[in-house]
Parts: sequence; C-alpha cells; structure tokens
Amino acid sequence: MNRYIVTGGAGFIGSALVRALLAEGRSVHVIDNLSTGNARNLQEIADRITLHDLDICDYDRLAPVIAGAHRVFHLAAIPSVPKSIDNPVPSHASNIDGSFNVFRAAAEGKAGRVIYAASSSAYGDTEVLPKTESMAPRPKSPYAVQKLLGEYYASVFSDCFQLETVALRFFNVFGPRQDPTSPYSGVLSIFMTCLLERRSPTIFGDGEQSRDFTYVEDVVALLLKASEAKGVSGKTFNAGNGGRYTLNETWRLLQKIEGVDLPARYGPARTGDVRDSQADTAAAIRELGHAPKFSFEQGLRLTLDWYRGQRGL
Ligand code: UD2
Repeated sequence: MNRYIVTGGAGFIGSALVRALLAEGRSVHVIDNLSTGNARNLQEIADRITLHDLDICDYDRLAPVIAGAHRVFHLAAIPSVPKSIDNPVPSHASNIDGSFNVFRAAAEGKAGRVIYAASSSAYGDTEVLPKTESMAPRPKSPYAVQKLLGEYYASVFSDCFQLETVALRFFNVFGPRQDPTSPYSGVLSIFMTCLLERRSPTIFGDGEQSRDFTYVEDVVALLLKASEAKGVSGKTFNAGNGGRYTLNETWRLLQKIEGVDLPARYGPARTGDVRDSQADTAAAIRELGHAPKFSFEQGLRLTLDWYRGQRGL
C-alpha cells in the first residue's frame, strides 16, 4: 500500500493532516521527534498510524523511512520568529539541515512528491498588500530565512534531481491542538487561553499589526490538493485565507464572542515581527483549487470550543 509520510505529524497542523489522510484511507507514517509536537495530538488514532520517533537531522534513520514513499508532507520544523532569534542554532539545524535531509532522502529514495510547509514570514514587510508569490522575498528573521531557504531547495530539487515538490507558504495557521503553553506559541492560542482564564493578554507593539489568520482545516485541504495537482512541481503558493485582522480587532472579537471585558496589556514590539500580512490566494485557487471554507470568526469559535472542551468547561 502507498505510504504517506507526515514529518511533524504530532504537531497541531500535522496531526490534523494525519486525520484527513486516514479519512481518505491512506497508510500514514509520522516522523516526529516530539519536541514541539506531542504524541497526545495523535492519541485516539495512535493504533492506525506508524509513529517514527526520530529527528529529521538524523539522515541515517530518516532515509529508510522516506525511501519509496508515495507522498511526503514535510511539516517538521522549529517554528517561531522570536525563538529563532533567542536560540538560532537549533532552528537553523532543523529548518535548514533537516529540510535538506528530507528532500535528499526523498530524491535518493525515489519517493513521490514532497509538499513543503513554507512560511508567509518569507515576504517580510512589503509595500503592497495582499502579498503575491511573485514579490521579492525580504525575510526579517532567522526563521524567515530558514523557511525561505527550504522553498529554494524544494524548487532546486525539482529542477536538478527530478523530485516533485510543492511549497505552501502558511499564513498564521490556528485551530484545535495548537499548544498555548510556550511563550513562543501562536498568538491566537495564547489569546484564547487568556480569554478562558479571564486574564488580559499582552500585545507586543501597538496591536495594529495585522495577520491573515488561517484555520487549520483549510490548510489541510490545500495540502491534500497540492499533493495531487498537475503541472506545479517546483512552485510556491500562498496558503492563506485572504483576509487580514489586526491584533486589536482580534482581541475585541474574542471578548465579544465570550461576552467579557478584559482590556489587553501592551508591551514592546518584537524584533523581527512583520507588520502586516495578507495572502493573495489567486494562484492557489487557480492552480491548486484552493477553496477556503472557514471565515475567521467560524475558525475562532471552533477553536475556542475545543480549548473549552479540553478544560471540561
Ligand atoms: C510567523 C509567520 C507565520 C508562521 C509562524 C510560525 C508572519 C507574518 N507569519 O507568525 O506564517 O510561519 O511565524 O511561528 O511572519 N503577539 C502578541 N502577544 C503574544 C504573542 C504574539 O502580541 O502573546 C504578536 C506578535 O508580536 C505578532 C503576532 O502576535 O505580531 C503574531 O505572532 P505569532 O507568534 O502568533 O506569529 P507570527 O506572526 O510571528
């Protein structure tokens, strides 16, 4: 049976993708070193998948798992802009060396297409919104550089080593299972935890920075489409919703949904932070059949319900 590999499959996006692949009847192998991911995210499906507890930096263990796979979804990474500034060495190793290993293992092992999780951070601050794939990248942080380099490798492996690849630039993905417990966690997981605990969040900067928050199920649907689309090898596409919300608007909306009044605190802006982010989704719609289904508010409500359920509320 064809094997579908998900690196980073114990993470919140990866584990949602694993569920979608299982629903399609696929044989799924997860590669994860359980550093940012967590086996809990795969709990009720653990007996339906094969979990390889290994680091993508360990080529000798990685290569035999990837060899001959039908599709490789490469989501394993050390995410976070601030983490890559506070501790650049591990994120460089995972995001650059680890990604190179995945592409190399796929090419040498004659695997099918690799779908690479790139990042909207590659754009940096552009003069124009929304951000289109043809714009020159202007990475502002080590993380952004690392993720961009992975895209370049994806494209070069397609050209030079006949490996099919597609890169998707994820735009601030959120949803159930996103870990809210680290200072490097995604802002919405932190906001929602604050909301349910009736605490004020800290907004870094003036809160007028904006993001194209994208619900995880829409990204999963696009990953599946990118794994089958024709004539797209070596290309990079935005994986966003196409909208744009400031942090101030977002916190206001969450308070309204929950019916509370909890003014945010403000702290210094983060180094390496992008000011505004919004995806032009035209190319992904045209070439991959992207069709985001969840409005921001729908995604927020579903995610909030999930966090609430976790707390038995
Ligand atoms: C970047 C990428 C995103 C993804 C992610 C992975 C951009 C535009 N987006 O997300 O696509 O690759 O990295 O980690 O580069 N913030 C607060 N309070 C908090 C936490 C965060 O105000 O407690 C702010 C933060 O300063 C930023 C915004 O919220 O302005 C979003 O931060 P984030 O860490 O959720 O994601 P971001 O945009 O760095």
